[in-house]
Amino acid sequence: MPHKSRGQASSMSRYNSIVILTGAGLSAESGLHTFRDKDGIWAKYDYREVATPEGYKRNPKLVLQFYNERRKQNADVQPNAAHLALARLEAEYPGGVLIVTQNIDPLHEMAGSKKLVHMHGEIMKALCAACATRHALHDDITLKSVCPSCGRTGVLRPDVVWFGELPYEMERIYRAILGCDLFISIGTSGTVYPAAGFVEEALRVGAHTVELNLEPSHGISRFIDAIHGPATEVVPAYVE
Ligand code: BJW
Repeated sequence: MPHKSRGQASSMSRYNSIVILTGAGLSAESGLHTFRDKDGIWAKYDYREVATPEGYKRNPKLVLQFYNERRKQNADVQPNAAHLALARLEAEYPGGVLIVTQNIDPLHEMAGSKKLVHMHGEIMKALCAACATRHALHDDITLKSVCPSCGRTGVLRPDVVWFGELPYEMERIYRAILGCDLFISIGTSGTVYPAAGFVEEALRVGAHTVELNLEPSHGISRFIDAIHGPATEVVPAYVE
């Protein structure tokens, strides 16, 4: 049973504009690992080696292998009840709903979500370091991969945002947060900025703020309401 630690699930109909921030915990019940849980990705890999531009420069082969393997895991997963509930919310809600995901997996779009920002990129795409175009990926990226746009060899990298890089679509995200009256954070530990700071911005404009997570996150004190439990239980229960 989901545990309501504070407040009550409010009736959604009173809000005009909703921003939903999602993180790795949302996809955990689809079979994808989170980062900072006990069996998380950072327990097996040093983030400095695989998720920074410096690590990539030092050992591009290792980083490409890390993401090629994770891409294969992502190809076999399905959206869960929480992704599906969020897609239904967007389709049926009379107000605006924007999902801002930190996840690089394709599960929101597979569930049917349309208004979606992948602020940390997409694992199913490659980014050309030379001409900055982004391409759907059908094969592994190797050091010999050729960019379909500029034709150069060895310039493709995973289209993911590493530590020290600027996340995607920050202007659109802040505009949406500054205009929202409900901010919901789902399945994220609240440790990685700038996403971890979004709740402050939402509070600043008077929005109601809600955390739906397995356990209290680092940012818990900044949420007006919190419901703790597995995403497949607490998300459908809150949004439907
Ligand atoms: C469940 C569940 C279930 C489990 N149901 N819940 C201060 C201010 C600003 C920036 C910094 C700062 N200090 C340092 C920085 C820089 C840095 C940063 O934040 N470092 C921190 C570690 C301190 N940030 C950056 O470098 C970012 N860029 C940047 O700041 O640019 C400058 C700038 C930006 C904007 C304006 C101005 C300047 C870039 C960050 C890039 C992060 N990249 C990664 C890797 C992506 C590729 C990949 O996947 O490999 O993104 S790191 C990793 O962490 C990944 C995630 O998206 C991100 C967040 O993780 P998430 O989703 O929260 O997962 P977990 O594992 O941490 O938490 C899971 C949660 O789910 C837990 O709470 C569980 O309990 C819960 N859960 N099962 C519900 N079934």
